This record gives sequence, C-alpha cells and structure tokens, in this order.
Amino acid sequence: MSDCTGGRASDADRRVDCWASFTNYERALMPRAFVTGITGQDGQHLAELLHSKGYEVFGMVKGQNNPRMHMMRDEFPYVEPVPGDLADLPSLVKALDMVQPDEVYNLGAISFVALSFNQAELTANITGLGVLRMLEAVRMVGGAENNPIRMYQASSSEMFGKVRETPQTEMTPFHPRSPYGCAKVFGHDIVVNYRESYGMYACSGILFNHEGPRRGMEFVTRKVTNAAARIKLGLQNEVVLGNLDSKRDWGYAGDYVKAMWLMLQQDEPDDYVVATGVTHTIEDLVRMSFAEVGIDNWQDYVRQDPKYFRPAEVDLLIGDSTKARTKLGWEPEVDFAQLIKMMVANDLELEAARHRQRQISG
Ligand code: NAP
Ligand code: F7E
Repeated sequence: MSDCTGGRASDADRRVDCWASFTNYERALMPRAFVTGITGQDGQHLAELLHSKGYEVFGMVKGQNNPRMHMMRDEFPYVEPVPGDLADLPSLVKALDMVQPDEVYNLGAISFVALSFNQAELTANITGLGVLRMLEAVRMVGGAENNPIRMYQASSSEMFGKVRETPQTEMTPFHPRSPYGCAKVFGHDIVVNYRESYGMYACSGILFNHEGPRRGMEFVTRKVTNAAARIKLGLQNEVVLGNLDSKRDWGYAGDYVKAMWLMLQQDEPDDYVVATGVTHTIEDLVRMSFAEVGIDNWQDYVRQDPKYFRPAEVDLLIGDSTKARTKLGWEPEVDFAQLIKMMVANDLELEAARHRQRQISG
C-alpha cells in the first residue's frame, strides 16, 4: 500500500499528492471510518490517527456552507466530506448507506456546557437524541442481526457531575449538573441498551476533559492560554473568568483519540473511563499559563464576572482509567504542564502571526 503514514506532512500539497496516489484497489482494501464531529477538536485528531493507520476517512459535515470546510480541505485533504446532521435521521441513513463504514465514531454534539443551559432543548436533541438516531441508522444500514458496523460514542465525565465517589470509574453512578450532562447520560444509556438488546458492537468512552491547540476558544483552557499569549504580546489587558475553584482532570486530545480507536479493536464492546488521574483547579491553569509567558503576578490580569459562573457547577473531576490501561493498554503521554506549554506556545505563534498580518494589511 502507498505510504502516507510518515507522521504529519509538512505542507498540504504533499498530503494531497500522497492521498491521490492510492489506487482504487488499494482504497478497496482500506478500512472505512465514518466520523461525526469531524470539524471539532477530537474529529481533527481522530482523522489524523485513522489516516495514519491506513483508514479511508469520511467526515460528516453539517450545514450548506459550513465555515470550517475550508480548514478541513486545507489541513485534511484525505477526509471525504459527507453531508448530514444529527438532528436528521434520513441524512444519517443516507450517509452510512453511501459510506458503508466498518467503524462509526459519533463525536458530533453541542459540547459546550455553558451553552447547554441556554439552549437545553437543542442540546437534548443533538447531544442526546442524536445518539439514538445514529444507533438506528447503524441498525438500518448494517442490519438488525450480526451487524458488522462498530460504533464509538463520545460519553463524558460531565455525566458524573456532583460526584458520588472519588476517583470516578465506570461503576460510579451518574449525577449530571447541566442539560449537556443529562443529554450525555441519555446517549450513554441508550448505547448500553442497544448493545444489550440487539447485540450491537457499540462502545462508550467516558472521556475526561482533553485539550490542545485545536481546542475551541470558548473552553477555559484555550481561553486562558490564548489570553496569556495576547497579554504577553501587548494585544490584550485582562481576561475575564468565572469560577476559579473547580477542579478538572485535564489530558491531551491527541492521546485520547487513541483510546477511542483501541475500544473498537477489542473482541467485545465495552465502556471505558479515559483520564489522567491527576486533577487541577482553574486557578492552577491560570497561574501556570501566565508563568509560561513569564508573568508571575497573574492576579493583576484576571477579573471574575458572575456571568461566567454556571447555574450548577461540577466541582471536582478525577478519573480512574485502570480499566482502559489494563484492557486496552492505553496510557496518556502528555501531562498537564506539557499540555499548557504546548497550548501557550501555539497561541504565542498564532497571535504573533495574526498581529503581523494585520500590520501588513494596514
Ligand atoms: P467540539 O470541538 O465542540 O466539536 C463538536 C462537533 O460536533 C463539531 O464538529 C460540530 O460541527 C459537531 N456538531 C454540532 N452540532 C451538530 C449536528 N447537529 N450534527 C452533526 N454534528 C454536529 O467537541 P470536541 O471537544 O471535539 O468533543 C468531541 C465529542 O466528545 C463531543 O461529543 C463532546 O461532547 C465529547 N467530549 C468532549 C470532551 C473534551 O474534553 N473535549 C470530553 C468528553 C466528551 P460544526 O463544526 O459544524 O459546528
Ligand atoms: O469549563 C470553569 C467552568 O467549559 C471548565 C467540555 O469539553 O469537558 C468540557 O466541559 C471549568 C468549569 O469545560 C470560565 O465553570 C471558569 O468549572 O472548559 P470548560 P467543561 O465544562 O469541564 C467535558 C468533559 C465535556 O464533556 C464538555 O464537552 O472552568 N470556568 N471560568 C470557565 N469555563 C469557561 N468555559 N469559561 C470561563 O471563562
């Protein structure tokens, strides 16, 4: 098979040439993966991983002129875009019928917890019922019996919410604290139900927070690393945040998509917690991000505003991923300090380049 797997290529042209070099025969031998949420943080990391493993990758893209399509075309030319929406069952059936995938990764969701309080019905529809629709589409296309399609569902540590025990495992009861968490609980439970009722190969990864340079600016890690970079460059004076006391078990998204893939390579489908086992406060995140750009007096640059506090908060998350480590052989490779270093370095480079571009264009 042609070799497109030598790590990240240095430019998009080389990736396009490489992808075009596959013959139809070679493509027919490649496993096929269908990914919803391909334009999101995890979708991008997963696309890279699957491509490096020789998969043909199909990514579901919603909307008639999705603003992230240009980025996808430039950075992931090997991803075949397929139209569809998790709110629309016929579009999912059509997409799966066309792709005939071996593996489905359902990453699509309204994923921002704060937004879910304001758009609870939309969140329930996409993040919750969207899972049911995807399971039905897999059943309709793959068959009611001996269905060959394997499905991964992106469950979340937000399901633990007001935690009943620490650390949290696959057996910890759920107590969600947001419409997002409630929708994820429904998605998780319906995956278990379809697996038990219809013998489907469907797995849920209960992933704790995972971040990286591709993280959306709405999430606290990226908001803080980007603000630290901009303040260092003199482009911003302060960052306005909410609760600095909550604790999260933060890992690197590039590590976590490996666990998703591993789950679908096992003899039996199952659910797994994916976490580092280390927790930090938001204040730790702020202090370490500012220290990374050489600012020790971070308090002078941070203001709190009640508008960023949530109606109900998840105070503490810390995961026990013993099952994933022993059964899947999965290990996180990037720790919290390395993660912050990586994100701050990326934001310094990004913001400096944007600033130069603005100066050039007057
Ligand atoms: P993300 O960056 O917010 O990406 C969400 C994706 O969902 C985007 O590609 C978005 O497409 C897509 N989407 C939104 N509405 C859709 C719809 N109606 N139909 C189809 N797709 C839709 O999220 P992420 O961080 O990559 O997370 C991936 C998944 O893992 C999500 O299900 C999230 O809830 C879950 N999760 C994430 C974490 C984490 O820490 N990152 C932890 C646990 C679980 P557009 O670009 O078109 O909007
Ligand atoms: O908030 C606090 C906020 O929005 C983290 C999603 O990927 O992980 C993510 O959900 C914490 C919360 O992530 C700000 O109150 C303070 O305690 O970055 P976040 P999240 O809510 O943990 C889970 C596992 C998912 O599944 C989700 O999809 O930070 N916080 N000040 C703030 N948060 C934000 N966003 N912005 C602030 O200004």
